[in-house]
Amino acid sequence: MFQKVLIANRGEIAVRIIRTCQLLGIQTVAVYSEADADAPHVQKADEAYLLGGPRVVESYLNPEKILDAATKSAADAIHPGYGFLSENSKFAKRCEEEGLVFIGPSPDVISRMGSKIESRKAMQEAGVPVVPGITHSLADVEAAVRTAEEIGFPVMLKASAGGGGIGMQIARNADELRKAFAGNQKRAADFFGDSAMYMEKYIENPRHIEIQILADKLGNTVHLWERECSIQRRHQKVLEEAPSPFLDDDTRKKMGEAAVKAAHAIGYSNAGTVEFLVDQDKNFYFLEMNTRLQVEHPITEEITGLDLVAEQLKIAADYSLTMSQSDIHPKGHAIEARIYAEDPKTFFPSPGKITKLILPAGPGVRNDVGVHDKSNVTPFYDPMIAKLIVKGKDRDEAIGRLQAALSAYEVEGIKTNIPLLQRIADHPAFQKGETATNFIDKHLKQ
Ligand code: MV4
Repeated sequence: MFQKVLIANRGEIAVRIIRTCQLLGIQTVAVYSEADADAPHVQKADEAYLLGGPRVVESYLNPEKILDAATKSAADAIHPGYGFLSENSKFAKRCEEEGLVFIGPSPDVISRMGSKIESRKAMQEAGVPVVPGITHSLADVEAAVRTAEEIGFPVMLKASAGGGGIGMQIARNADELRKAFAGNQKRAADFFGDSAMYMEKYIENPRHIEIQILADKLGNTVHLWERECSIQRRHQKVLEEAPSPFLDDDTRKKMGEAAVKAAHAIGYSNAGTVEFLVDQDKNFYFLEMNTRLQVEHPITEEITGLDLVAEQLKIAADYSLTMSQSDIHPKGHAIEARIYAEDPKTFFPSPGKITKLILPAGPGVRNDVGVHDKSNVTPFYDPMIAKLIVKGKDRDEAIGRLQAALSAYEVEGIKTNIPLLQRIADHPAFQKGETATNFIDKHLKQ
C-alpha cells in the first residue's frame, strides 16, 4: 500500500479522502490556494503545500505546481477527487512520467471516455445499449438534417467534448435544427475547443440513473448497483438516492450487467460510474462514463457498507478486489442532499463568512463537510460546501431522517439552499418517488 498520498483537491472531498487515508495508516499531503489557508483539508492533512493564488489556474488546476508539491513531499500517489484535474488525461500521464500513481484509470481510458462520440462507439461495440443516434461527427447542417430525418424528430444535437449540459440542443423539426446548428457548434468550439457534434434521438423527460462500478487491474469487475440522480437544476444535481425508487429488480440487474460489460470492454480500472438515461418504459441507454469518484458516492457506501476511497486506493496499489458480485447485498435506502452556498430564491451563489455552523446528528445521519464554523466561502470555487447523507431501513425512514436533519441544520452568515431541499423532501411527488429530471421545474416553480 502507499505510504503517502497527495490529495489534489479541496473542500469536502479532500477531507473525505484524508479520512480514509488516516484509517489505512497512509500519510496525507494537502495542497491549497491562498484562499484556503485555514480550510479543513489543510488542517486535517499531515502536510500541506501552498500552490498559489486563489484562482484555480494558479492552484487546483495547475498540474505542474501540484506535481511539484508531490515531488517535494515524496508522495507515492495522487488522488484527484472529482472536478479539477480528475478527468484530465494529460495530468494522469504527467503523474506517470513523474513516477507517481494517479488514482484513477489509465490516461488512455480517461481520454476515450472524455469523447462522447468515442465512448458511444466503444459501448455500441461492446453491446451496451446506447441512445439511438450516430457515432461520427456531423459534417454540416445538411448532414444534420438528413441524419435527423433518419433518426426521427425530436433529436438532440450534442458536442462530442461536451459536459454539464453545454453544447446540447433539442430540435423538434428541421427548422429548429437549422436554427440551432451553427450556434451549438460555436459554443462547442468556445467551451471545449472542439466543434465536433453528433446527434441522438431525444428521450422525453428521462430519469438519470447511474451504476457504480469497481474494477481492479487484474480484470475483476463488480457493480455496486445504482444511484438515481434525477433531481437536478440546470444540470446541477441537488439530491440523489440509492436505490432508485423507479427501477424494478430485473431492470437494475440488466443495467448492472451492462455497466460491468462496458467497463470490461474498455479495460477500465478503479472506481467508475456508467450513466444511463432511463425512459418512461424503463428502456435504458448509455449516456456517458465518469472516470472519477463522484460527489454522490456516499449513498452507495451507505447501502453497500463499502468504503469507495479505500477500494480506489487498493486498486491503484495493484491489489485485487476482495469481493465478487454475489457478495454485494445492498441494504436500506440512502439519500444525499447537496448543501450549496446559494440564495434559495435566485439560485445565485452566496459567498461570505460563515458565523455559525451546527450539523445535524443522529442515527443514519452522515455529514461530509468542507467548511468549518468560521470559514470564508469565496466565489473562486464551487458553491457546494457540504453534503448531508441519510440512511434508513427503507425510503420512508430515510426521507423522515432527511426532513429531521434539514430542520436541525444551522448555517449563519451565508445563504444556503436548505429551504429548497426542505421543499423537495416535503413534497408529496418526491415522497411518492416521482423523481424525473423535470422535478424542480414541474413542482417547485417560484
Ligand atoms: C439527453 C436527454 C434526452 N435525450 N440526451 C443532460 C446532461 C447531459 N450529460 C445529457 N443530458 C441529457 N441528454 C438525449 N438523447 C436529456 C438530458 C437531460 C438530462 C439528463 C440527465 C439529468 C438531467 C437532465 C436534464 C435535462 C436534460
